[in-house]
Amino acid sequence: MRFFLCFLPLFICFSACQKTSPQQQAAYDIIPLPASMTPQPGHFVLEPGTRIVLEKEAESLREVALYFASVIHEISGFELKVKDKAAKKNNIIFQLDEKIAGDEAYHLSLSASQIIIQSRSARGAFYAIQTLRQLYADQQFPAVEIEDAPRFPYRGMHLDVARHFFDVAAVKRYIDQLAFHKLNHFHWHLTDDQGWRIEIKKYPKLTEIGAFRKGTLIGHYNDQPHQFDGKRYGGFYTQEEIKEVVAYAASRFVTIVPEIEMPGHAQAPLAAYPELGCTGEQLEVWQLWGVSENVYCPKEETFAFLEDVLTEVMALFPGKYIHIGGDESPKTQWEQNAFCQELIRREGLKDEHELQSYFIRRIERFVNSQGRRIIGWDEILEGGLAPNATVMSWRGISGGIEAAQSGHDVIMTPTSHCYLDYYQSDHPDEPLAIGGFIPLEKVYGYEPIPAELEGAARAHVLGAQANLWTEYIPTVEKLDYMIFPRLCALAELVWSPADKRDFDHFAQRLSPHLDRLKGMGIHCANHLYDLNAAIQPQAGKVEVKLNIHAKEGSIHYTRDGSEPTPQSPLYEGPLQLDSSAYIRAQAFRADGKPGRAWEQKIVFHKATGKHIQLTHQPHDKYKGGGNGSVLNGVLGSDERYGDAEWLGFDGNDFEAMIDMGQDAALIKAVHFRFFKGEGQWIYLPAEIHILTSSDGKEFKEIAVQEEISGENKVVEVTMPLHELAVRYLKIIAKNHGTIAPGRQGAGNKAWLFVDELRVY
Ligand code: TNX
Repeated sequence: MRFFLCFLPLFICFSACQKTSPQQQAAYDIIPLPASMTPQPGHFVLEPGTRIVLEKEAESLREVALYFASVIHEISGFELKVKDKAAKKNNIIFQLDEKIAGDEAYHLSLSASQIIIQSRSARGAFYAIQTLRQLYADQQFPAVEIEDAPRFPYRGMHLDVARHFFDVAAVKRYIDQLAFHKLNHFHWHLTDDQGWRIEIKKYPKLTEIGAFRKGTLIGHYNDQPHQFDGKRYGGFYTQEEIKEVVAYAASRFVTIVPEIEMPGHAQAPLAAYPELGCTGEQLEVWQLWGVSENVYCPKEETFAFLEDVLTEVMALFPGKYIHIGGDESPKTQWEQNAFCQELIRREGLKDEHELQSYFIRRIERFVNSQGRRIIGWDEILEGGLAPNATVMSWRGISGGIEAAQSGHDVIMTPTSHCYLDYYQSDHPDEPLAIGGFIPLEKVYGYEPIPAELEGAARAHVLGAQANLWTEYIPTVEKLDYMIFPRLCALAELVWSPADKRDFDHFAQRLSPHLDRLKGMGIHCANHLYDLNAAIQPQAGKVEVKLNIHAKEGSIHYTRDGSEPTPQSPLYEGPLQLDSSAYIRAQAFRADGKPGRAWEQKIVFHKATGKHIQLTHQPHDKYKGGGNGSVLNGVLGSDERYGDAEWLGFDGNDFEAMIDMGQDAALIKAVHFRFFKGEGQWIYLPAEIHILTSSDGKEFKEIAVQEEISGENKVVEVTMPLHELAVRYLKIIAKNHGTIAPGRQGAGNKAWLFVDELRVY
């Protein structure tokens, strides 16, 4: 009963909000969209005498029926009784139906006289109740027939409580929201370099020492030099609290996947037990974000420690999966450690990657011997995958493809679509985030089953998950802002049928859904009325296209930098610019409320609007508004690389050919901008070459620059030229290459980010 009380304030709010704004058209706006839904005429009106009916055969649904009664109480104030016989009318009947395919499926038959909820288990009935919560408004439910079942069995959300700690109340609130959106797995990231958050009775120093750090980085990792706030920070869950959360999640049909990181991301436990490391050095819990070089040493003592820890963890968490991390584990200390080198020799391993694989296999053998399965991040593929492991594909989808093709289960959670710690808007007013750019429509457009997979391999994709890493998320308010509404998009892509997915329809349902969430006290982001701009070269001009996601509202703009009003020119189609301009625009809703203001200066130079051709395409994640973004007269953000301007190349060079046009232009200099964000593996180019040609075939090199350096996030380079007439210009900025050991992203390919190439 206790958890229902926790829910109470949310429901009071929810009901109040619903009463003040009954939205008729919003009646069927359910997220995630049910598999099949047929609206019917009429309404079922809730009355004080409405009965919840549980016939004898449906006794196993009692708990969920009582939960439903508590939901009704909170949203309507009515105290409905659960009875075993129907009244003459106005019944809400729970029935078990063995014929329904799947534990999570349900049928809802809702007419003016009764509501029938059919499922083959309590789980299905629970999801029917979540649908009813969304249908309810103003004391009534609109009549409808629904047949619903999820598309994927694994529908997950992750939360990192190591970088910032979230207490039991915040975690329960998070689980509530997962359940409300029909997600069924909560991946609880409990340990990392910056904090150990779970009480382990046998090793008290893990929390006495490992759960607290002396300070936290101020601002962003890319702001140099690093500064720290000097404030002790931390916290942990006692085992009693963990049990409470596990039981709470179970009552919401959410399975918790606990994560204990190894062999890397281990500086916090090593601060508590330095003897488990390779150096023996007395460390502190890390105050910086990123990947620490300090990792567990694969000695017997370490395995004994980890087995003890996992034994306590498995006693607390009843789910099938234990996540053992496995990501981003630098190999430098293993390379320099005599014991590790001897172990590699003794075990006949090829290198440190095989040593990591040896580490994970040993842990897997132990976890399997206890009747559980491991999940690991996709690095566990390197050096050979443990036999029964499930892989979480995060650095893209190739790890997932490889694992599924070799018969392993996978959960897709690529940084391209599922990282909710990344920016969701490129507006300069967005609160600080780690980087990246994953707007709502990007999440919504994610397809968890890679096209490369065929036949049986497709069934190994259990589903998808979104991750919330919390380096830059210290509060519940910011947590809400980062996950909502992107969590709603995730919920739909893992629950609803793929062929029903339609972003415009989703956006339309989202508006009333956001009101529901606000009514529950959730601090959602709302970018539905933000302007999305596409600014691209078009035959020597620059074309500016504007749009908003909301289905209503009109866009007004000015070209001279003055503030737009509903009286300013109405945007009716793309604007064509042939000289510099300062565009300001805003959406105005039917009720006169403005959306977020947008403005952009577009400054022409000699190559603005010209045709550009790239030898290597930018990575799908970072292709700006198109390749023309580097010649559109707009500078990429000084703070963030994930906007519509910067182009990002994953390991590749930037190689461009620009056609300056018939009347060869006289040029004196080329001006470059590069982004530097080593924390996100973004490095400056190794060198730049400029070549020219009169026919686009034969090129002559006219300038080279080596040694590109700079302290800021955006590094500008000017290459002066002897004034010359140029028809074709070729520009090559060489990628930094593989990242050296000891630097962030070591061993991976560096990213190269390029924006406006200004030609004067
Ligand atoms: C990578 S995803 C990490 C985390 C960071 C995250 C930030 C993964 C397995 N490792 O340690 O918090 O990027 O986006």
